[in-house]
Amino acid sequence: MAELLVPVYTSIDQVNERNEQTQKRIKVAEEFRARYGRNPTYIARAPGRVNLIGEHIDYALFGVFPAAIERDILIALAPRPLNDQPGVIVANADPKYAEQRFSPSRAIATAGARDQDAWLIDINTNELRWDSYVKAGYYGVLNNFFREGESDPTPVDMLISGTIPAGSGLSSSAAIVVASTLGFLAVNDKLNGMTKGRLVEIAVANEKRVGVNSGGMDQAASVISTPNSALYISFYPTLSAQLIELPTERTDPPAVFVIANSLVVSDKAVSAKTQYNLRVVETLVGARILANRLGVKIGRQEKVTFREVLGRWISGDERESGKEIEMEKGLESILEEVESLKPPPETVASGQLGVTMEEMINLSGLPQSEFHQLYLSWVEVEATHFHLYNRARHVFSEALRVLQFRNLCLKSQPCSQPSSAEETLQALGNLMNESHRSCSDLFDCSCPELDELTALARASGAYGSRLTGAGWGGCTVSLVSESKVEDFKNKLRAGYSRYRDLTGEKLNEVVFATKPSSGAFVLQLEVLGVAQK
Ligand code: NG1
Repeated sequence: MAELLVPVYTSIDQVNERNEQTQKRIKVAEEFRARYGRNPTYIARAPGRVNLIGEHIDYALFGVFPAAIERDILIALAPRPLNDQPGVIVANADPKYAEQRFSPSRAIATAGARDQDAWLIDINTNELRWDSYVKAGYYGVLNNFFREGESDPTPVDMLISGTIPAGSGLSSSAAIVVASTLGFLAVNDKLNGMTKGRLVEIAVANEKRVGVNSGGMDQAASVISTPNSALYISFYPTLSAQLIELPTERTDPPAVFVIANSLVVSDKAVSAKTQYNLRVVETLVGARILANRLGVKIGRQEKVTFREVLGRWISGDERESGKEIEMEKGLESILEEVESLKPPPETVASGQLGVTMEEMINLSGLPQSEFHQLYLSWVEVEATHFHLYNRARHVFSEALRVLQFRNLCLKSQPCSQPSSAEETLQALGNLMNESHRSCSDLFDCSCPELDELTALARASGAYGSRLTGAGWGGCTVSLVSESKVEDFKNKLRAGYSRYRDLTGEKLNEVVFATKPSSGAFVLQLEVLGVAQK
């Protein structure tokens, strides 16, 4: 899937989507025309995603199981003449966000500096700003495609419109970065031969500009998805994606995934040093210490991941490529070995399962300066204790649940008996419940509202329910029989205090069923001479 070209459509009819989505596309072109007095030449579209299972394990290089959702980001854009004022004007269709203007500048080359960026854009990483993600998308396009000596990029007018709630774990940030990257590529005529895999790589690197050291799940799901299937995305040894049909569509009655927003906004970029980035560091250091304990060879300067430690441990080979057949058994066995990361009994007795920075450095076997260089020089983190043992237990057990979830989907046959279909849904739901418990108890990425909402979902008839995305707020995803969705929504509304005053459209905004949608694409309007009507 990653080798396929990013789709470029020249007519809305080629877009295999629902009417509602098509309508929205027309609206954004009209709004662009009203604002800028001419037609857009392209619309770049990137969907959000819901992660069905596999949380916080993409940056440990274990496979995850997301699906694109129908909600998306659309960016309509058109070039201005090269002799016009340089840079980008980007407006937001939501009137609460003011228009932004920015102009990247060519960097002054420093003698002897390696891997220096050719372009600079000022991105504010201290607050959550939608335009930072637009800029992040532009960054990679400039630095990959407009190197020294090449012509300057075209000035651009843009209008962005989105239906993915921000800070909700549905990857609105990745969708903006992907749509922005695609839009800038298109308008500068750089889309030729662009594969989905390459676009994912660029978008992942771009998102790091906003200060989050993310794994690649969101960008891969936003780019590679196709309707009706979830994706099993693996990152090791390289990014690859397998489309997996969900048995939920084949059961009688069918089941759907229902997203419910806790309405707790989690600002991943701003809280990165005590949450997301801290987890990235804890899992990386945990992997080094586990490797030491298991006698697995790693390079002194190597930031090895849990996935690599597992692979080398199973195969006894320093450069193994990890055969999947052995993965499940390997994960079960390594979960026993993880006990060796448990802090000494006296600290455990005092309720402290974490280690201090000093203890962590000692355990790593590296001198302090090398430790800092390897694990802390590229990221800011803040904690009194680092919970390596619990993080490792979450990562390996979650990786195992993803494989079990995938196996259940692959094994369920279109002609399954109703009783076995029901068993499959129950088994999928149980894995989702265990995943939530692990996120909450071991990875500490839940919050009271998410715990409450998932418990309420289970009590309201869901087969299973869990937080989705980074957590600490944002959305839950629940597996619910399609015939029970309305009743389920009503029960959530009655039971979750933040929903009590919501009815009609307002309630549909925060609790909604979703089916896997298509991935990112570009609609090229200039071919037809006019924007689509
Ligand atoms: P959200 O915050 O839901 O977009 C983040 C990361 C993912 C993954 C999940 C946790 C980014 C862009 N995304 O997702 O890569 O690590 O958390 O599973 O940072």
